[in-house]
Amino acid sequence: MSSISGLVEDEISSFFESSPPLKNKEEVVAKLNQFIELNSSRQGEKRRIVCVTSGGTTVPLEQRCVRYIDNFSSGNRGAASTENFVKAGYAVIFLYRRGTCQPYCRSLPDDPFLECFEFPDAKNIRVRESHSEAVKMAVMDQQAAVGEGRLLKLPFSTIYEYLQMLREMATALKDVGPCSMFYLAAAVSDFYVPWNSMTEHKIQSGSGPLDIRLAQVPKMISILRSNWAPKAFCVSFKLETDSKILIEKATKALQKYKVHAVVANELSTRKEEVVVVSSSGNVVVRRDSDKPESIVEDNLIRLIVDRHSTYIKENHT
Ligand code: PAZ
Repeated sequence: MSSISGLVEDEISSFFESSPPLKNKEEVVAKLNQFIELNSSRQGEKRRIVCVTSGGTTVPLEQRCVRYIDNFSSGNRGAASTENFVKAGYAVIFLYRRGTCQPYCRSLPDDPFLECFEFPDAKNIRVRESHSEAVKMAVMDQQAAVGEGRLLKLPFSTIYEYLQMLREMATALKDVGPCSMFYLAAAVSDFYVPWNSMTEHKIQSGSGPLDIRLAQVPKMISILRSNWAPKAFCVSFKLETDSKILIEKATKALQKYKVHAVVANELSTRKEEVVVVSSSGNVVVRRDSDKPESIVEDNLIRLIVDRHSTYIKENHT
């Protein structure tokens, strides 16, 4: 378990104290507790629970937000990983950025949703023949996962919402101990405009060029590891565009935050390969290039699940 300095703890506290409160906090906490309760009390079996974070956080520039800073993340990694975790028997809390890629939707056609349907007559609506298989599979898989109580989806948009929800989630999962996992694939903003120094109304363009000072977002992984959910298995991600510094940065993150693995990926090749950096060495994970349907998450989640199993065996009391 890692310990954090008083300074970092102060920065984290002041981030939360100055954040606009989560609007639907009670509802989020109730859903989380119900989901965890359901999956922790299966007869004879304690289901593993993973929190998958997905997509990018926004940084509002005005309190009544008109403009915000965003990032590239599509949510594809988180959605594909979620499907694989469900397949591996996990219950998944999918903390995702509104509007980004959803589990079971990857195989749907790119056409706008409404173009998947047709009207044979005024009373009926049906899925177009060309899309029927993909739509059927997506609906069945999604409804099975939700119906069996194995998928809970919680949306966020801003950095404020994301970090407050992550804290709620980690606190709620604390008692699940080693059977819980954090798989932190979201692209979280490193910089933000503190709420109390943010203008309330829309920034006016009449006063010329805009200077904005961005503060650094405190790194929450340290407090997640030390206080919020110290017994959970924790996998973080490191993205770089310069492959020369990627592994070095991932190794530093592994040591600094004392997570169990860091998945290192480079922007342009992230769908082809990742490197899992951990204390037992670095493993390159690729998609099976001879199988067109194969995605890197198939092999990645197999490896992560394996590591989690070992962790549970070593830490179960
Ligand atoms: O969301 P996506 O599939 O487009 O990309 C996935 C990813 C690159 C955001 C993820 O694999 C990742 O590295 N997340 C952490 C990014 C970081 O803050 O370093």
